[in-house]
Amino acid sequence: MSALFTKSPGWLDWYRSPSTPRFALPAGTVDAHCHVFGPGAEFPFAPERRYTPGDAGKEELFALRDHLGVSRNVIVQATCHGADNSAMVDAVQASGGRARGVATVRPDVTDAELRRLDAAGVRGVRFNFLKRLVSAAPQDDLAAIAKRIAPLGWHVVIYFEGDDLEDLEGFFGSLPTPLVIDHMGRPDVSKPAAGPDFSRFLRFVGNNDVWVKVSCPERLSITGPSALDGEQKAYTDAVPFGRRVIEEFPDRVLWGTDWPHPNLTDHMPDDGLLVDYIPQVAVTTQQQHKLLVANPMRLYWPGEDA
Ligand code: 0GY
Repeated sequence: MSALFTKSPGWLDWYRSPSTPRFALPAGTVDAHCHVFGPGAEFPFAPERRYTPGDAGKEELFALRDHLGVSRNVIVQATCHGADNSAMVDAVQASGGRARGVATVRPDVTDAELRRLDAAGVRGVRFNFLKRLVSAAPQDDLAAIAKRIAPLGWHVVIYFEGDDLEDLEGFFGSLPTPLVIDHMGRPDVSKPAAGPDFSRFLRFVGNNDVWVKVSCPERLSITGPSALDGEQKAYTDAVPFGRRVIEEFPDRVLWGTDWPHPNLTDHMPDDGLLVDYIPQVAVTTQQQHKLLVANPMRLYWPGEDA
């Protein structure tokens, strides 16, 4: 914890001693959604941030990577760092080629800065539509950014709530890059996965150049974790949603831990349990390999062997 910053009230610290997963991740697994926070003394949090996290730096991320049996990370810029990508870029550069980054940029970003980020290992920008995380998401600005990054071969990562898809899908469909959707578009898991809302989401996925992160069961779940036993039953209410996306779009799904799990105040997941959750949604070896290795390698390390 940095002396400069005080964590937001109720902020839960991540699991310092995650369990050792029982599910052995395939060689070359990519954690395609994680963050670094600070440390604040070295990489100050942004003045416009909506929360102040505890420090969670690159050394801790790399230690978790090795503990879980992950090979590579995609480090996604979190809103607490605003458009100052220094902490994320520092972590990507320190990874020795084992991490890529997703940045936040403002419309006035220079071409030289985009080139610098690209050389550092950034492959996308993130547009965040959650009102509790950002004060505004002006579509003209975002469209201008997407146009600027398209020639670099980057994509746009979008984070929105399930209920907002209807209003946003026209805008999303107009963007000139591939899209990567965080946390399955945050469905309401108290509704059926086969129901109209999630079907609408999957139609959107099917009709566009879209990848989906099958991530954050802990954020979506209402039933919460139960210790995994022989029947494997953690976060069961999120399972049908993950399964449906993977079954329908096996070549366009990604997985990530979301470490260090910002803004969780009731329940902090055991990252080992999050790994053990994977075979509940990706039920065959082939699905698991696509989700964890082949798909993220194609998007973030094209042409490289896992
Ligand atoms: C996530 C989820 C959250 C936060 C952020 O950038 C962020 O601050 O993404 C959230 O609060 O739901 O993906 O880490």
